[in-house]
Amino acid sequence: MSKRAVAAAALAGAMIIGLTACSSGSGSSDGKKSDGKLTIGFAQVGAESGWRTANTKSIQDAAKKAGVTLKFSDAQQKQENQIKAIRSFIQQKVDVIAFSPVVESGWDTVLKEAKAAHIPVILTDRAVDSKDESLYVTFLGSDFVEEGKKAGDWLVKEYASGSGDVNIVQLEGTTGSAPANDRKAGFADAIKGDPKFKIVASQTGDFTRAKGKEVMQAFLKSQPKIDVLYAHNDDMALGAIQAIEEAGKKPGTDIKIVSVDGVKDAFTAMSQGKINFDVECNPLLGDQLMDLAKKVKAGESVPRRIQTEEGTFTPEQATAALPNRQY
Ligand code: GYE
Repeated sequence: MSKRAVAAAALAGAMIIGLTACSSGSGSSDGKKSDGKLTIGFAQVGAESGWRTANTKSIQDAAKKAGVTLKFSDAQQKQENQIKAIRSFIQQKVDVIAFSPVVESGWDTVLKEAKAAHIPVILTDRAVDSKDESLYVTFLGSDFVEEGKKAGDWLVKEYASGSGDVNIVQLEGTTGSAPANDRKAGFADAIKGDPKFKIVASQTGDFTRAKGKEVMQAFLKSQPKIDVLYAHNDDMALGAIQAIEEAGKKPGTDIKIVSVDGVKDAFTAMSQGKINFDVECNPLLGDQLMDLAKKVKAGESVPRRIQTEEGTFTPEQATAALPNRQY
């Protein structure tokens, strides 16, 4: 190591120690708590889906188990609410800020404020598209492009022998969110090799059942022939199933359905033959998040990217997994 590199490393070390000292939470004159407990401010997306409910519960349970003080805020799927929550966490001088960004862009200003206050930021579940990598310490979550690809790969196999057009409608997640962008891209990439796959309509259902149903009703009216529904999450697929049934069609048979998440309600629908394939996305990130926050506070280095491990489910596998499914 050159002298300069040693000096730089020493400086970086001092900065980490400085950051730790700043966020130790032991002082009381600055308005911080004095019980020495780690305080995390968590800005959640909302309560839009079964996945999200499981994710929130996992984070709250894990905080309790780890003896962490959790300040929890629900943004009701609005970026402005998340920005407000982050600002309030900065004001309250929490030790670590964690959040799941509702959309990918528009975070630099508030994240710079956190950085200026020496509060480390951990991204969970969804990523930001900022070019400034110093604005967060790590990102814990799934590979959404890969999830979309798995959904598309299944479709390609399912229709391997046919030659006629396969008309697909797509229910997209929240516009501008990482899972909507990436699941769309991964799926498109997987099916692009065969022109028989045609996405005839694609619209956001905002990751909710109500919107999924509403948009599927519109698709059923406007599209003369729908072979497949690709939903970016299970809740939209479950809403769409209602629309399909109300239109007198059989979900899973007349219209094949491929979805993402792997929540219990979707597994029940799969056991009834209404969803044909589900790509898993793991919401149980709580324990890993607490562990990371403790390490970050202690000044230990953590990986920049931690990816969750996930599988896929056929109806048979979903039926077998149903009795033990946690969420
Ligand atoms: O798939 C969906 C939820 O960000 C991975 O958000 C998450 C997604 C999940 O509303 O159900």
